[in-house]
Amino acid sequence: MSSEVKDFNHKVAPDWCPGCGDFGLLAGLKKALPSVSLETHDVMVVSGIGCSSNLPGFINTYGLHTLHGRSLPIAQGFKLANHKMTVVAVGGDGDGYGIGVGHLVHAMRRNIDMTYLVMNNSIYGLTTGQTSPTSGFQMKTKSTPFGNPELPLNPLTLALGSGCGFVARVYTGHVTQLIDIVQKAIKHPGFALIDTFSPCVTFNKINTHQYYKENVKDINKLGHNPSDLYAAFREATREDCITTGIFYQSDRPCYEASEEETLREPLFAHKLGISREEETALMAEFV
Ligand SMILES: Cc1ncc(C[n+]2csc(CCOP(=O)(O)OP(=O)(O)O)c2C)c(N)n1
Ligand code: SF4
Ligand SMILES: [Mg+2]
Repeated sequence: MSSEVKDFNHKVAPDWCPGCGDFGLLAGLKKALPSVSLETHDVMVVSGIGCSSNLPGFINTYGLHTLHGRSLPIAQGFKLANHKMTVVAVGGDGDGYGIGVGHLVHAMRRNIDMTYLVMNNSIYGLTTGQTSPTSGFQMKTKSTPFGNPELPLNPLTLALGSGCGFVARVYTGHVTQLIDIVQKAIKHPGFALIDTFSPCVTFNKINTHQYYKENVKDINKLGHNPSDLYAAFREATREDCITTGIFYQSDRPCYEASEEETLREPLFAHKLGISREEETALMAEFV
C-alpha cells in the first residue's frame, strides 16, 4: 500500500513562530516523499540542533534529533548501515554552515547517497538572534550590535568547490519549485545539498519573505544548464538578483558504488560469523 501526504503528518504540530519559513519546507518535504513512491517507513530524517532541527519531530517518518552540527556524521553512518533507507538530513545555517561545516565539506566530497536540506535564515533562531555564517556583512544582530564584520559564507560555491554532485537553492515560500527540487535530489544517486531561504520572521528583519519574493529568480527558467560547473559558479555569485534552482548536477558515482560487494546487503544484515556469546562479550566491551 503506498503512502499519501497525510500519512506523513505527525500528531505533534510544529512549535515554530507563525510565519516561520520552516513551515514551507516541512509542507514541501511531506509532499515530495510520497510523490517519489516513498512510504513513511522508508525514510529517516536526521537533524542537529536549532529551530529548524526540530523538524524530525513534526513528520511521521523515522527520525533522529542529534547534536548541534552533527547531523551529517550520524546520517552518513545510518545510511551506510542500512543503505536501503532514504536518508534526509535537515537543519539550520548555524548547524550546517557553522559548527557542522567541516562535516559538510567531507560529506560532499565523499558523496554518500543522501539529501541535505538547510533551512537558511541567516541567523541563529533558537538562541534568539545571533549572527550566523550566512548573516550579511554589517548586519546588526544581538551578537554584532555594531554590524557584522565578517563576510557571509556562500554555501553554493562551497558545495561546487567541494565536489558536491547536486547543488540547489530554493525559497521555502515557492513550494512547487521546492517539491520539484526535493524530488530530483532524492532521486539523485549521491549527496545532494539544497540550501533553502527559510525566513526567521522573529529575529531577522532583513532576509524576509517580502525580500525573497521580490528578488529571487529561477535560473532553470532562465536557461541555465546544470551540467555546466563554471556556469553554476557564475549563477551562484550573481549580484544583480538572488538565484534559485538547480545549479549543478553531475553523474559522478556515489560512495556506495565503490563498495558494491560489501553493500549488496545492508551492513546491519551481515552475519558477524561469531557465536552469540562472543557477540555479547564484544558488545559489552564497547557499550
Ligand atoms: C555544541 C553546542 N554549541 C552551541 C549550542 C547552542 N545552539 C543551539 S542552536 C544554535 C544555533 C541555531 O541556529 P541554526 O542552526 O541556524 O538554526 P535555527 O534556529 O536558525 O533554525 C546554537 C548556537 C549547542 N546547542 N550546542
Ligand atoms: S525564532 Fe525564527 S527560526 Fe525559530 S521558529 Fe521562530 S521564526 Fe522560525
Ligand atoms: Mg538559522
